Amino acid sequence: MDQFLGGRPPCPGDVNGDNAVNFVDLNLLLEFWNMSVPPGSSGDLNGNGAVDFADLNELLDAWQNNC
Ligand SMILES: [Ca+2]
Ligand SMILES: [Ca+2]
Repeated sequence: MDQFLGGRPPCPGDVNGDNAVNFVDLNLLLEFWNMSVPPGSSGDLNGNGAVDFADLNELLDAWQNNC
């Protein structure tokens, strides 16, 4: 809630910005798994600059959401 340095994503769990949370987003997140990325990009859903289980949990919490 307090760490969206790159701006809050429009849709929780939506990695690619198409307003749906699905396998496309999961694949993107896994592509950057365990990597350091610019905060809020490339699957870093909680904006801490790393792609890990915290981000995966956010994605799964929002699984199949449409925004
Ligand atoms: Ca998406
Ligand atoms: Ca993260």
